[in-house]
Amino acid sequence: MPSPQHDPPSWTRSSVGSAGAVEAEPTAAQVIAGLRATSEGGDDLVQLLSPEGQRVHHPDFTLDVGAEELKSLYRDMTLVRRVDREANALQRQGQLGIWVPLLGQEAAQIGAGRAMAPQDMAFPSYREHGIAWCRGVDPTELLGIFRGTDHGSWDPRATGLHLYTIVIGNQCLNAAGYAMGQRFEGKVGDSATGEATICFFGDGATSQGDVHESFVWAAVYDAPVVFFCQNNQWAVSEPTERQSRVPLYRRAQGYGFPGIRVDGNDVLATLAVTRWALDECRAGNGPVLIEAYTYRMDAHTTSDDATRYRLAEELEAWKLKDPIERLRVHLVREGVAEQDFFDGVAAESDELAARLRECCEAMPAPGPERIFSQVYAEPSPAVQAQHEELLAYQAGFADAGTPDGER
Ligand SMILES: Cc1ncc(C[n+]2csc(CCOP(=O)(O)OP(=O)(O)O)c2C)c(N)n1
Ligand SMILES: [Mg+2]
Repeated sequence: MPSPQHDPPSWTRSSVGSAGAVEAEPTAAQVIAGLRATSEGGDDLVQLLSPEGQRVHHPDFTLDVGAEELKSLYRDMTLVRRVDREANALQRQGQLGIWVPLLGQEAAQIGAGRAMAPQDMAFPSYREHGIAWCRGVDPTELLGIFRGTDHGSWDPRATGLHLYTIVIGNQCLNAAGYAMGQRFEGKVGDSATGEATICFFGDGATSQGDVHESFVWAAVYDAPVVFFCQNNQWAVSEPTERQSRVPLYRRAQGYGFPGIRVDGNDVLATLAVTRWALDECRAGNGPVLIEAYTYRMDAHTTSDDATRYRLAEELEAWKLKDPIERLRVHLVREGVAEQDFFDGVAAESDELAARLRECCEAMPAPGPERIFSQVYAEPSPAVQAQHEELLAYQAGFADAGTPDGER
């Protein structure tokens, strides 16, 4: 029985060697084919601002946005990019152990973060510095994690932002459970006053069992959760081709909830689509999957060298879709902002970078008691014994008198 629609497209066969074994390293052609395959359905991409900075009409998503809001979106994206670049430099100078760049994903994150209402809850992975910014977390708190002085210092209840999660996809289960709780407690039913959850994860995470399970649970309990996938085209060195044979947003159909692909380098489209999705969830019509189609313009982390596995031309092509430049051109083209506005944001950005550097260098190293003090809420004999063992071990060194907090 012929079933041509269900056969994999011909290019997928080229990724299988003659012996039938999948080749370890995708060729350049395969990577490009993969990008093409997972971008099928390009017509479904919601865009409100073209890469040339022109407003685009969309039949389903309109956004009534005034001059001040446009300028503040530009300001947020620019400041967050500066936080990112400064932190990257701090890592290179030995002040941070590692940094996870968000370069290129500013529109996806500021658009989504600004769509949230104060009562909503976000579950991030480890790259969500723009979401943290929108939830009012001071960027110095992010530096603490990557300097190793704490495990996340903000209050998730006060900020509506859970702590960063390194285990890929795990936060989706937490988010689904939290959203089920919102539903059980009767906090959904009104798009303005209800509560919703939004969960951030990557294209690579979509291959994790945790993500599948969270989709199932959220679907069957109508949980008010927006699954926000930033498809930045790469999971460390693995292209999206290695995660899916269909565009990621289409997976939602199999679980029975809406999936929508938005131009993640377009802050206006991301804001409009995420607002809609969160409103749906607060009203009780969740869950919703959003795939924000974007690009990771820097390496996976500062421990990674992206030139080892991806083509320079690919990056050059995405630079033309830079999310901040796109909005800047729009502001200039429409006469919304003059040079003094851009100069002001640049000056603010310099001040922020200087403050970050100063705070980072002044962060005290935690003493050895710190790793034991936050394991359990109540004292534990086992943890106490380990603490004493460490203290005894340290006391065996000649410079044992070095006070805690000194490196
Ligand atoms: C369960 C688990 N497996 C593997 C890793 C190692 N790892 C760290 S980041 C990453 C890739 C994630 O890619 P993606 O979901 O696309 O997110 P991105 O880093 O691109 O934002 C992997 C495999 C991990 N942290 N957790
Ligand atoms: Mg990715």
